[in-house]
Amino acid sequence: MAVSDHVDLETFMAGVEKRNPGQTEFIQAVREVAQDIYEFIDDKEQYHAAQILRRIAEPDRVVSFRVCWEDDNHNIRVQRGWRVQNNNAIGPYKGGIRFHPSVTESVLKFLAFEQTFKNSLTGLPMGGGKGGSNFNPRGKSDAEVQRFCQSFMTELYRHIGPDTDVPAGDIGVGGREIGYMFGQYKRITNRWEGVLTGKGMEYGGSKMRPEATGYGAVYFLNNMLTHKGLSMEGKTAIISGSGNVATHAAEKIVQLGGKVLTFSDSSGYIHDPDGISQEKIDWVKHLKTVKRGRINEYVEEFSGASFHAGKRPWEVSADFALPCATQNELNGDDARMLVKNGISAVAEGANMPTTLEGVKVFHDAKIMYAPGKAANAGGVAVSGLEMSQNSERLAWSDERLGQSLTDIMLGIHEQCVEYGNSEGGYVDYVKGANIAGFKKVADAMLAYGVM
Ligand code: NDP
Ligand code: 2IT
Repeated sequence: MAVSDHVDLETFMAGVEKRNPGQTEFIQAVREVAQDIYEFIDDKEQYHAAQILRRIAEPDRVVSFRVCWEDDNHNIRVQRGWRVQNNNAIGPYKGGIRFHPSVTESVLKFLAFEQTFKNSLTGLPMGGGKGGSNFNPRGKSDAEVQRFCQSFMTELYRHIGPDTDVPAGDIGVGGREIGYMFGQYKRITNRWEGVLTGKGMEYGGSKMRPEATGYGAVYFLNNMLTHKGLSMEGKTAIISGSGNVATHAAEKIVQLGGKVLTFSDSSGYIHDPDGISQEKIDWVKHLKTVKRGRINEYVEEFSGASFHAGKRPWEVSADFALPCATQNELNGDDARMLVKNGISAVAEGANMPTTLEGVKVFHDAKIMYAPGKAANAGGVAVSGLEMSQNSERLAWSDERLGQSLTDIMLGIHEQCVEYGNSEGGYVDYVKGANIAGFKKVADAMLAYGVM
């Protein structure tokens, strides 16, 4: 065997930092995974010798392109688009597209890296990718969004395909945007194929896909509770965000007998001490996806609720916290406040919403804490099932998809317990998810040899 480059964690991370200058989100995501993987592979020379972690932390490719479009006032606008294809060892690249002004190459590289482990955990054959643009859909007309999406796909189409790379939605990309992009792909290629997931029900979309991420996150939370002999009934939850993931997480908590107290967006959060009922959730869904309004409008509609401008909901006391908006929205101070207020479990609907310091606070306090790559995997899992349905030219029933989602989330929980169980019965879900997600991808890479 060749002499392996058996460097320690800090030397490895110094290399990551040197090769990715200024890419703070990407470096953060790699560190969070690397600290667990280093422990796991300590006595497994084959992974060191083949440089597996070093290779997973280097995207297969990053495609960057210009996206030009014309706004309603006939100004020519120039945006940047990317597709990060991180790893396709176990299946075609798979992961969402994000349209938000905060999108950078670093953000998409962190998301594609995380997606690689998440997709592995689902048990389905999907590699990891992510794409997006710094385009801001807020305040744009439908016609402007359509022109942007068509221009974006006019470049992206050459890099994707149903057996190559299958994008989906994420922040700022929902049913409307997927429709415009799928239509443009079909028009350019003259092929109707399952190249995107999250499609409309009329044209090859899957039942349960809109609900899957939020529902799955709550199933995962419920699995953690059941593992400890606890239940959701009568408990309170604070949720950040008010988009796809947040509203469907709220819906499932209400169905399981819990009470949801908050929603937020980038302008602040609303607190409804009476609880956000299904009727109120439906109102928020309409506000966000049809009216495209702001969450502060909630307090004009429902008396008893208050709006807290510029703040996040973590100051409200509750049993559970579900960050469902964006990365790094829950820091060390927020985590300490949650612990002080007696939080018992945290399940991440968003990707990497908790900072490394926040994660440490939860672990030190032995809080049940489910990282995004485990808790929010239900969305991409049902995307994987949408790919299966498109391949066999069939549409499965709600019941079948609902059961599959439940089973997949249970399977992810079991893998986390297997690899994350530590002394005293405390489950380190971060470690469990990292190791279980890594092992399958790593073993596939070993099978292929050096490439
Ligand atoms: P949506 O676009 O539907 O909703 C995003 C929500 O988060 C909005 O309420 C938005 O508020 C808020 N938000 C976005 N950026 C920020 C920010 N910088 N600061 C504060 N609030 C912000 O997106 P999704 O619900 O789909 O995605 C939410 C999270 O879940 C993301 O982290 C995404 O990666 C993750 N995720 C999504 C999956 C999916 O299937 N959709 C699957 C797995 C994970 P505003 O309107 O003010 O921008
Ligand atoms: O972060 C994610 O897992 C998603 N945005 C969903 C990806 C997908 O391909 O459904």
